[in-house]
Amino acid sequence: MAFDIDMIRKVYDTIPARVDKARELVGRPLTLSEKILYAHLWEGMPSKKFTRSKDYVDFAPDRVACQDATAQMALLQFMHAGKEKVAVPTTVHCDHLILAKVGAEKDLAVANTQSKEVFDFLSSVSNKYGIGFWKPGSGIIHQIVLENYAFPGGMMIGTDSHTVNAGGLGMLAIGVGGADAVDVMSGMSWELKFPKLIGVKLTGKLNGWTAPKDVILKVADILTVKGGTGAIVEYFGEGATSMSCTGKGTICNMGAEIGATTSTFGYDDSMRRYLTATGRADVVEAADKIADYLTADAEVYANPEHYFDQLIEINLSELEPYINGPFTPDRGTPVSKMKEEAAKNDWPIKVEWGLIGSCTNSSYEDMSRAVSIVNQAVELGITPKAEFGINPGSEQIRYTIERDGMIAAFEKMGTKVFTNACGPCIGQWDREGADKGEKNTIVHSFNRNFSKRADGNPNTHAFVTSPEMVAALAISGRLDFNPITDKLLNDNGEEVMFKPPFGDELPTKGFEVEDPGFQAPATDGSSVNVVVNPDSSRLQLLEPFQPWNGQNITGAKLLIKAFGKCTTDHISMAGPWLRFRGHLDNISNNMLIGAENAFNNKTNSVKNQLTGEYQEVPAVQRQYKAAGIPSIVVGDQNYGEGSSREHAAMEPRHLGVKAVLVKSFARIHETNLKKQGMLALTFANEADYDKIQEDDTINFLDLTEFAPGKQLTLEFVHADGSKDIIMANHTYNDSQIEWFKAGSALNLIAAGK
Ligand code: MIC
Ligand code: SF4
Repeated sequence: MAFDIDMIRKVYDTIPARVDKARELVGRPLTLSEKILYAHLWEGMPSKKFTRSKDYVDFAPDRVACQDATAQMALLQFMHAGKEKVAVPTTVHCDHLILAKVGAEKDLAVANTQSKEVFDFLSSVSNKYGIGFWKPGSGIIHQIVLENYAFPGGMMIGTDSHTVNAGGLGMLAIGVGGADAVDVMSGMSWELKFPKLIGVKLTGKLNGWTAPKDVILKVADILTVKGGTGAIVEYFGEGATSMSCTGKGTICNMGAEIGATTSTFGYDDSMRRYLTATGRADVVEAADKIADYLTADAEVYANPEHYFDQLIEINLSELEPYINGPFTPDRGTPVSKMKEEAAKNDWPIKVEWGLIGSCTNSSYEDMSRAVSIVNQAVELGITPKAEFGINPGSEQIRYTIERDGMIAAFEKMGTKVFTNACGPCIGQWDREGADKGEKNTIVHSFNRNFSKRADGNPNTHAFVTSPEMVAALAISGRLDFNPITDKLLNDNGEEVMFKPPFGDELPTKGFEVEDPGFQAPATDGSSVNVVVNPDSSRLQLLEPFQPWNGQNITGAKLLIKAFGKCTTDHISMAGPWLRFRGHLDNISNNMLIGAENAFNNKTNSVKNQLTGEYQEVPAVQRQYKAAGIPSIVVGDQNYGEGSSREHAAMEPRHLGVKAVLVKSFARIHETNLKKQGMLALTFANEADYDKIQEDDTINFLDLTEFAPGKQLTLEFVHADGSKDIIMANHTYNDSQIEWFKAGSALNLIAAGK
């Protein structure tokens, strides 16, 4: 039986009437995305039509998921909300805080000792407030959600940008910051600007070496890391229905990399098969009763150009495998062009590591297709030229692939089998020699490849590709190896060639697992005590942020003008810093240390305007704070791209930064800043970015008139006394302005407003 099946049935009971009403209000056939949105309005039955990209709408998500690295802050905030229990089904997953070093067994034991305090905290808070807890080693949040909780037509939010993975099962699943999750866990509505819709029509059929991963690598190449901002991507067409459910998950997962709010697919047979294989025939039975409501109206897919804001068509029969990177997931190179591109750009050809896993690609199908390449290498007598590591997505996958001989096949090739967890994907990788900083290439099946992400080495060129391509490239040891056309030399010096990969979509003998690693919460948690040691370096209870004093901010210093890509990895680095995710003051020591200072092109070196010296960003900001001087941060395009981590907003808030003024924001980060009571502003005129100088002092001239739709005026006073007036746009609505005034959204919840 599926978890929370009663909740799912209740949702299904309400969908038909709400969707019918929405269709009547909108006055035309509906896309799947619109159906799910209108079926999840906070008000229940729809009463008006919303305008895409304009109206802020209150929604009622069906469930919430949090992972350990973000759950700490989310739950610390939830503890302030004064509730006895979470209002909607919620789960916490321990997956980010496990370092990959020697292999699963030892690594997990080390994590359980080193992060005991944090895991104990998460487990006891979960127990107290009715939250399902998935222990370290149980698997990666998004894989577990897909295996256990996702359901067609549902809506969920999660404190991780790859929550979108659940779109593979026809959900609208959206990544948010912890403060948004706290709203929903507290029984409040969740707000989102009604998204625009991008349709992706998949014609033809995947074949040979191409995999679902290539679809999204291609889409990322087309749309870039910004192209999906404010949009839901809806996939359809014969190419969509002919692919596996977990493959759909892969595609939706990496929708985060194009900034999309989420991605989804209509309910189909692949979902029925997957739900049944994962023990949820009851969900299939319930979904089948309203199947028409769980996909778009037929007219939409027949004439998509009338219903989507943008339409992309990809013919899967012609699609080639892609290898995206380095340093950004939207730089796509089809395998046939890699020789040329790699040579032109001087990318290291030798592949040092191949890594398979992450929430993106760790399904049974992924593993079996990769293993089919590994098995061929053994048969052909090829010793792999690169090192190999895998992270199974869940204990259920690991157990099943072990039973089916796949782990043994990987191990025959010297593969390290790491814990069922994020591992190298989030920089939890103790890679030997990474500290030498050598230029090198790795290939992986993950979703992100920002500089330093996997191993902390800025010179590691990480390329994203499908698991079967990772296997082929790692075995050949060359980035420019094209398995479709190229031969390899085996250990006897003979020329050999790989056949295309093949694998089972689902285990023919069914999934199996002994201990999935789940801990159900106490029915009555009121007597459960949550302890946080005041001397802890890992956890710190939160102090509410101060409300706005009602005055214009004046005399603010420019802390940093960040140049170019500034993702949440640059603002609040992961890897070794993950251990401070529950301690705001300690983690604030990583604030913006990865951002490039536009004035000297260095990272973590900004001018301290009090002394004229160049110092580390957090150190300078702490001095401003101590002196009672406000500051602002200036940034470039798509600032805060990447993850949902709200530390990237809470750290500047905690250290006294008042505003972040950029050319454009990534959605989740912008909301996170608003929630924490910061000013998230964009240049009305992007070229004004160039007017900002290193010694600037900033005065807000009309913050006292802060109102929706009204620009703010900022005066930048330069060192020579000259001034520039810069106009800033913002997207705050009335209630978001209240968050700013109260000091944070949480302050309002805690005050019962
Ligand atoms: C990531 O992939 O960067 C993370 C770690 O999963 C993040 C969440 C986080 O910062 O903890 C994400 O994608 O949201
Ligand atoms: Fe974990 Fe990587 Fe997935 Fe983020 S992207 S949840 S770090 S596996």
